[in-house]
Amino acid sequence: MTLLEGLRAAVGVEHVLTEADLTGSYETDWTRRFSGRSACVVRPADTAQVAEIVRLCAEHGAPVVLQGGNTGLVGAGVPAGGEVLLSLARLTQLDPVDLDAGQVTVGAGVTLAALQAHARAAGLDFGVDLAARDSATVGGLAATNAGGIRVLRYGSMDVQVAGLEAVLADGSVMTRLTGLAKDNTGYDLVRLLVGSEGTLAVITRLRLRLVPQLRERAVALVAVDGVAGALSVLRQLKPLLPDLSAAELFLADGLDLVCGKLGLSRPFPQDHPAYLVVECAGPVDPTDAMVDALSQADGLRDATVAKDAPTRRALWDYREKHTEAISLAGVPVKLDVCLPLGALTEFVDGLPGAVAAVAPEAVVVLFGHLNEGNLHVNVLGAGEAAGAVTTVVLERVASYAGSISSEHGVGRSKAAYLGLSRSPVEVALMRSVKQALDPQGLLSPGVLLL
Ligand code: 2HG
Ligand code: ZN
Repeated sequence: MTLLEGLRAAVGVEHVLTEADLTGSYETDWTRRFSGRSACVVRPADTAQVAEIVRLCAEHGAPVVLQGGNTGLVGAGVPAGGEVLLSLARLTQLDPVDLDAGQVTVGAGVTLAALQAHARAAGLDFGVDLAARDSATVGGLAATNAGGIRVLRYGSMDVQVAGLEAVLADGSVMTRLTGLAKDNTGYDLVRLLVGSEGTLAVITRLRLRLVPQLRERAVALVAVDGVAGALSVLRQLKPLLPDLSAAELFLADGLDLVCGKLGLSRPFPQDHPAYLVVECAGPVDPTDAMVDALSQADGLRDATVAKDAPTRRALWDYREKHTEAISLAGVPVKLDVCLPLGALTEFVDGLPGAVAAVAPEAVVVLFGHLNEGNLHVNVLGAGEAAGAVTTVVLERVASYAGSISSEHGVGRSKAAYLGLSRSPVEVALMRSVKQALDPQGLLSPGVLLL
């Protein structure tokens, strides 16, 4: 039996796609920067089908690339050329919420929005949230250890994952879904797979921790004089606002782009160098506390506090629409980096000059998750200098002891730069882990480890 025949037998003919008009949307990533033809797209419905697909690929020595909602930004979810593209999007099982444990077991293909709705219907919520919530799947979020806009309060995906089920490279299945609160029985194999970017195993189900649903929210947009000003305001607000759940940064040119491309009205009568979206959430309305805290803080050039849900959405849009507005302007070089907070201002101040030295025409748009020092460096118009821009930015990050990937992963786009954030000893150890779990090197070749 050929591989294609085996795959058809495993999942049904209609779930093995080979025609370019059917496979096309799976083969190009969201940014349009990464693209490659697959041998075929396979769409299993459950763990048993995934196991059979992976077993067949191992038998035929066929490389596999894994994809959830195809919202990844580092090229990890699309083929380089010729791989079997394994889409986990049909693994959409939602088990009932376990109210005693405050946990739920879900399929890897469940979207973040569907998980949030499911948890909220049971009076709970999910701790991770991000702009791609309608398409991003929880399997992909776990595979990349995604962060998003509420890391300040709840941490990244690694904190939410209490257990998982995964198909290993030979087709065997590891099921660890009990979600026990305390379990010291050796190596943490669940945590090993979180953030492994599809290079070690195929995550098929997840046991996720849920958080209390906080129905009362307050959102403010604050104008400040720059990154140092934003950090100072955040430092002052934190002790005053125990309900703080987000602190998101963007700059004047990002606001111009969002308003220009998407027709949003400007938030303040005057322009300012930098802006901070802050959100509090709690069981009682945090609006008064937010207003009080803002009135006590120094360094505000202007501020507005939303009075109702549509206005809260509108203030969030200035920040959350950055990715869309940038994509409307062109295909950017996307660099998701993390800096020690003490180095953030100097890093940002020097960045335009450093980029201009290798790409004089390029435009840098910066925004991100301020509390974590996580900046999204988007460079438009780099053209032929895209590689040089990547090198100059990531070397600059490394020179400040930052990380070249904060929450999007290393993927294909930064695999050649891993040594900037990981020592030779660590990279060698990562290679041994990869060799142990995927000796044929069939899972996501070219992703993370070259
Ligand atoms: C966000 O924080 C996402 O909005 C996307 O991580 C970042 O588009 C980007 O660079
Ligand atoms: Zn982000």
